[in-house]
Amino acid sequence: MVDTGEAEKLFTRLRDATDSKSLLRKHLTNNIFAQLKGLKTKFGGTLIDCIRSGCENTDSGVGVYACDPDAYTTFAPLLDAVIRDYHKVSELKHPNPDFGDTDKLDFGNLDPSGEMIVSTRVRVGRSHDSYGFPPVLKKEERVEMEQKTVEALKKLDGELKGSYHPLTGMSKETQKQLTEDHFLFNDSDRFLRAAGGYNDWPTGRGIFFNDNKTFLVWVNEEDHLRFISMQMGGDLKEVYTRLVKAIRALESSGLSFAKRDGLGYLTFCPSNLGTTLRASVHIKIPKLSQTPDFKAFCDKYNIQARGIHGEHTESVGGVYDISNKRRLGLTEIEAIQEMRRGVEAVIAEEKKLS
Ligand code: ADP
Ligand code: CIR
Repeated sequence: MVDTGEAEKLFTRLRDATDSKSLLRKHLTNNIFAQLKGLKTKFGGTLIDCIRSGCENTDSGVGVYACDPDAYTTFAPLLDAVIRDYHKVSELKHPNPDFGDTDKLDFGNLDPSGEMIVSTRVRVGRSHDSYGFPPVLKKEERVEMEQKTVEALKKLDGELKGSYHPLTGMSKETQKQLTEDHFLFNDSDRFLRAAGGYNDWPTGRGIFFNDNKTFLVWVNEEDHLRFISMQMGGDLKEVYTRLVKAIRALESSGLSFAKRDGLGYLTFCPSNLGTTLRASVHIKIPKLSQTPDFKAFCDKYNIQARGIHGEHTESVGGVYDISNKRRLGLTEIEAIQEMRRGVEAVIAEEKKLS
């Protein structure tokens, strides 16, 4: 039985937050709430598991998470509306993966002078199929997934070869340093916490990286897996090419990832569905970022500005994280090109204002 009393309480809290701009508040109407509040997914997940974060944090941008892959079916009346709105698509359609021909990319370093771009990072998320997402996962399942992942990671070679470092047993100083250097995640995101993202922390979590920390894998952070390629400077071509190589290697290493027609690769947060790709630069834009039109400028190019310690953090010294916003309804190479065009426009505008 679903505790609809708790669902009602959360829903009231959301409705009372008249200043909330979240997609959850916009799309969880009285009718949809009534239709969904008593339902359970095949994994035992409920509407409460999906909306708790957005109801407790009414300043959320999205406000909803999928408790498990089945949530995208069971709670489709809510999730579909949120997905359409976030990714700006009228239909839930997603092309087959297409990474483009990495030998023939028409871009290289986005900032050859090295004056503006501090670093470049491209990541994708992947979910092991047959497991739920954080709210419904059991401790043993997290550990099992970690073991499977580490087995696959051991097979990587060449530039991608590296070692796995579980969070359990890692010193606080090492964790702090890796986090400050932008390599590691922590448990400080209140949105993810409320969604159950830190249940049984730190069990089953860890990070894999190669010697020079240009290829990394996050295990059981927000998603089961995040593959990350990053380096200092603005060489998007090198960063992207390395990531594509890693995705191909891991796909042929025995792991199989959750995917759905129309939604692409499945992720915990609906904002990441589809390509799951976020390509970002840390870029110095002290002038543009201070203009009143900065947000509108980003919206025009479908890019998003974040602070430099991740989502919901602040900029430091005029440096922002600029990335593609859309991930669904376009291919991987199209998402990269969208980011590239946005970053080029940001650079041109900053130069104009200087
Ligand atoms: P994601 O959605 O990719 O998980 P977050 O906004 O949570 O992104 O950021 C995760 C981490 O990646 C943070 O430590 C952030 O500082 C780091 N990061 C993101 N983009 C870059 C970049 N271009 N260069 C260096 N670090 C980055
Ligand atoms: C929010 O709604 O603001 C948070 N739940 C984060 C949404 C998107 N970010 C993410 O998945 N990391």
